[in-house]
Amino acid sequence: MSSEEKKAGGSGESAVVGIVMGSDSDLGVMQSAANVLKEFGVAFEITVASAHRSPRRAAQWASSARERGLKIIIAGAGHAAHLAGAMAAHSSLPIIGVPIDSSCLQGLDALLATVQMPPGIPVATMAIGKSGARNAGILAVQILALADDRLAAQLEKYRQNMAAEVEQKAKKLKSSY
Ligand code: RP5
Repeated sequence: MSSEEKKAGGSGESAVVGIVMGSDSDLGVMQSAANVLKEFGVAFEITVASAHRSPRRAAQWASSARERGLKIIIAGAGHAAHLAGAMAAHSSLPIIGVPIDSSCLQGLDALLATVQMPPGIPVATMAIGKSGARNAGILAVQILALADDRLAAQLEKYRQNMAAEVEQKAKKLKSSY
């Protein structure tokens, strides 16, 4: 495994999620997915591969993902974003796509390119940008939690914390009026 395909989120555990992005300029967005996996203690690998600029690297990374032990791939790209689709073309693992707002069309181009997959080759497409990247991480955890009680319990706690934060915000707002 090369240095950019590092394992993270656990003490030497093998990666179960792969995060791939079209360019290192996407990292500011895709970091949100990595942060979630770190929060939940899920081991992941992270790299750059482009469906257009390095199609062989992208195909090789996707087609070897299952044998490397990955269970889910999160793919983020901008512009005519074919990366998530290319991952789906070369792997039958669940693919979560994150459209990135890096072009002058502010991600609408990437959204359509990522979401409009032909029947038979799905990509679970998230919202554009950082919110989508965060949700990609959470969705990956939810899929893994189907067979992992520790993660399922952590997800429950995560939701309770979110609900408590909303309660706090509502109280704060009420007290200021
Ligand atoms: C896409 O082109 C990448 O996913 C990135 O969002 C965008 C710009 O890439 P760079 O020119 O910054 O490398 O393929």
